[in-house]
Amino acid sequence: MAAYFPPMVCLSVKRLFSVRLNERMFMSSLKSLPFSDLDSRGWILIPSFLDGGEIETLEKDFAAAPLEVNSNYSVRRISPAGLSGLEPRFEEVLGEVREHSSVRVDLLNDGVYFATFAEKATLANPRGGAQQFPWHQDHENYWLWHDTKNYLNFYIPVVKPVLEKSNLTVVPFDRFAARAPQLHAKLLGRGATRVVSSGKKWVIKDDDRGGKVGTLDFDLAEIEETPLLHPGDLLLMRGDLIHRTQDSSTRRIAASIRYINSQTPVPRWSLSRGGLAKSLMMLNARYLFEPAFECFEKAGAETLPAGQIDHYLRELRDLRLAGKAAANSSKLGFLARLAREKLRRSRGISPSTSATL
Ligand SMILES: O=C(O)CCC(=O)C(=O)O
Ligand SMILES: [Fe+2]
Repeated sequence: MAAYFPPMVCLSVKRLFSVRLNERMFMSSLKSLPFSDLDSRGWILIPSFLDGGEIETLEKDFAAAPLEVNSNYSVRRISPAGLSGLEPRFEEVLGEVREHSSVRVDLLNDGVYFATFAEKATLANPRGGAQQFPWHQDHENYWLWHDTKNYLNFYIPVVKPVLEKSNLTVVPFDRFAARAPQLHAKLLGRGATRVVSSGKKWVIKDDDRGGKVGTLDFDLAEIEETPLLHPGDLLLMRGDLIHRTQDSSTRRIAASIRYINSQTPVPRWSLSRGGLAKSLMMLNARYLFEPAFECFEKAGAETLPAGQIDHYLRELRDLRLAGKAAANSSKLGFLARLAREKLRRSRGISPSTSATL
């Protein structure tokens, strides 16, 4: 016998059925995707990951999000509600990642919105206007989390007017390894690099230690790939993949959600060592690095699991959101902190004596 539902109930039951059906269809289509590409190519495309409602929620979240106090580039942070609402969806993907690749991540760390327009003047964009990131491996996450192999960027366009434009262009591992095997091996698990042209060559700058990682005698354009993304498509990338903004000719907004491995041991020296470029970028993002140093100091530790640092940063983020902690620290205070940490490292001072420095 067919059950009778009043019209309203009937509608929501139908909706529930169709959501469940879509979920089941999505889960089974996930199974057909080549997740092992995360090992061999560094990325994978998951079409139609978010539905219209989820995209709209993120669009509204972007509009309500304040600008970060980050002077390296213009970026907004995804709200805690925006992130936790999507967490179960990310978990579906992570099940496949675990089963079919060697990448191990287990903790939703953070999420931001990248737009092709800068909303303020920054280091990358002193004049504001269009915002476009040249070839790089990410910087801040390498310094904070150290292991970029076990690190995933869930990159999802939210506003994307033209399919062929303003995507993310990537250098697949296999194509890079075929042309520059030694440099490929050097860059695996790493970050904080930029690839810049120098005459007919391309230099891979090392923004962690200063200097260069190496030189390429070919243009990355010869081996690059640009997956064409619709709003809601998911480009899943390892943290050590070289990538750039395709172009900033359209107004595109993308969510970029980051997962880390909570067990990764993070050495204190990975924050404090390095050259001028690193110090400047850390200064510009001191709202992130000052508390990371604090976390080590309070724990009196030389190494901490990534999960413990994440927990510390998360608590502070909540306090900041509630207006109960300052959004940033002073420039001078941070420079003094960095100098102390560098001195401490160069002297190999033990945690117990460092408090007096
Ligand atoms: O959205 C962009 O164009 C750049 C994004 C990016 O570099 C990243 O997600 O790490
Ligand atoms: Fe990036």
